Amino acid sequence: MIFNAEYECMEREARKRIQLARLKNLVEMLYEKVPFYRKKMDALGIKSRDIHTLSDIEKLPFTTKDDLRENYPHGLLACPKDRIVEVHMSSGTTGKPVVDEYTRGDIDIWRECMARTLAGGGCTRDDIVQNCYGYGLFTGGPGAHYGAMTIGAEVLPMSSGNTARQLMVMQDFGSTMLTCTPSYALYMAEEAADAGMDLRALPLSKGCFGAEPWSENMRKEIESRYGMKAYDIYGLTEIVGPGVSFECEAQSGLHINEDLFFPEIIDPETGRAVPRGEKGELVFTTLTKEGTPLLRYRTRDITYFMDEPCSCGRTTVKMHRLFGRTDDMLIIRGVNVFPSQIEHALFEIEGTEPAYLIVVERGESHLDEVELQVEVKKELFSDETKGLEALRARIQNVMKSTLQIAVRVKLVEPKTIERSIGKAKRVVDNRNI
Ligand code: DLL
Repeated sequence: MIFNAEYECMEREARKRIQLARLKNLVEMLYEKVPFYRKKMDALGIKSRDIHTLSDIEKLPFTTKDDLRENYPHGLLACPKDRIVEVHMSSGTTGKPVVDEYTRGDIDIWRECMARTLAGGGCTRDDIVQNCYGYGLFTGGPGAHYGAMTIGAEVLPMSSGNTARQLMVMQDFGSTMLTCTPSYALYMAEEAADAGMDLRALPLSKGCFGAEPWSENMRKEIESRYGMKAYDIYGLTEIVGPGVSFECEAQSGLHINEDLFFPEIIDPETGRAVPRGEKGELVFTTLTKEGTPLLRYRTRDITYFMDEPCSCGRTTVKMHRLFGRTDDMLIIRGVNVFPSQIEHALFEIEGTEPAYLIVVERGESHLDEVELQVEVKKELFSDETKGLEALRARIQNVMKSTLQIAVRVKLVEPKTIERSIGKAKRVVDNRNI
C-alpha cells in the first residue's frame, strides 16, 4: 500500500527541486524568526541567498540536543505561541526534556508521515489498529493514532501496559494490526502463551514496531509468534515523532519521508558528509515544519543510505535499520535514558557517593530491567538497616520521577564499584539485541 504515490514515487530529480525550494524558504524563515539561528548563521556569514543547490546545506550550522536543552522550553519557536496546538517531549541529557511544539500544519505533516508509514506496513481503511504505544508526552501513541485515522482505519487507543486487557481486546475486537515497541510485542506474546492463547489463530496479520533498537532475529520471533509481518518504523521527537522513515513490504531498509525531512549522513568526528553508502551519523533538516523547525539536527543515530531502487515502487531514499548511537543514550522499554540524567538526580541525594553502575538486562519476559547500583556513605552502611532502606526507597522514587521508568536500586558498600582511570564505565548493557 502506498499512501501518497505522488510524493512517495515521484522522480528523484523532481523531488530534489521541491527539497531545494523548501530549504531556501526554511533558511529565510529561521533567519527572520529564530534569533538562535540568526546568530549561528551570522557567525558563519551565511544567508538564504547563499543556498543555490542542495549540497549548499553543508554551509549551514548544525543543531544539537544541547542546543535544544539550552533553549528549553520555547527558545526555538518559529511562530507565534498561539499557533501551537500540541506539544510533545522526550528525555534530554540532563533534567530538561527535548520539546517539539506543533502547529496545526505540523500535525497535518505528522498525520501524513504516519499514514505513509502504516500504509507501508499494509494498513488500509479496513484495518483495526491496536495501538499500544504510550499516549502522553511520548510521540508513539498519538503518532500512530493520527496515522491510522488518516488512513481511515479503526483505532483502538490502548496505550502501553495492562497486558491482560490488551490480549482480551485483541481477541474480542479482532485487531488486525499492532503498533507498539518490539519488546512489548514480545512481552505480550509471552503472556498470551502463558494464558494458553494462540495468537496465530487471531486476525492480526501485521504490525509496525519501533522507538527502540531491535534485530532481525527479534523480527523473526515476533513474526512467528503472532503469525504476522513485522515492520520497522523510525522517528524522533525533535523531528516529528514516529514517521520519519519506515519499512515497506520489501522489509529491507526504511524509506525516508525526504520531501519533508532532508537527510544527511556525516562523520560524527569531522561533521563532513561521508561518501554515499557509508555509515555515519544521521542528520535531518525539517523542510516544512512551522512550530519548531530544525536545521541539520544531529540525531546521534548511526546508519547508511541505500540508494538502489526499491521493488515497492517508492523512489525515496532508504536508510539501513539503525546500528546504534554515537552517544550513551539507552532506550529502556522505549523510554530514552541518559546515564547523565541518572547521575544528575543521584548527586542531589544526600548520603550517596559519586559512584554508580547501571545494569540493564532483557529478561525471559523480553522486557528491559534496570538495576542501579549506588555506593552509600560509610556512616550509613554501619547504620541500622532502617536508614538504608529509606535511602533506597528515596532513590527509587527520584529515579521513577526523573526517568519515567521503574529502576531497581541496590545500595552497595563504599569502594565496591570498580573505578576507572579513563572514561568511567557507567553502564553494563547485557541485552543481546
Ligand atoms: O521513539 C519516536 C518513535 C515512536 C519511533 C514510535 C518509532 C515508533 P524518541 O522517544 O524521541 O522518539 O526517541 C528517538 O529512539 O533517535 C533512536 O535512537 C531511537 N529509535 C526510534 N525508532 C527506532 C528504531 C521515538 N526503529 C530515538 N530502531 C531515536 C532503533 C529507534 N532505534
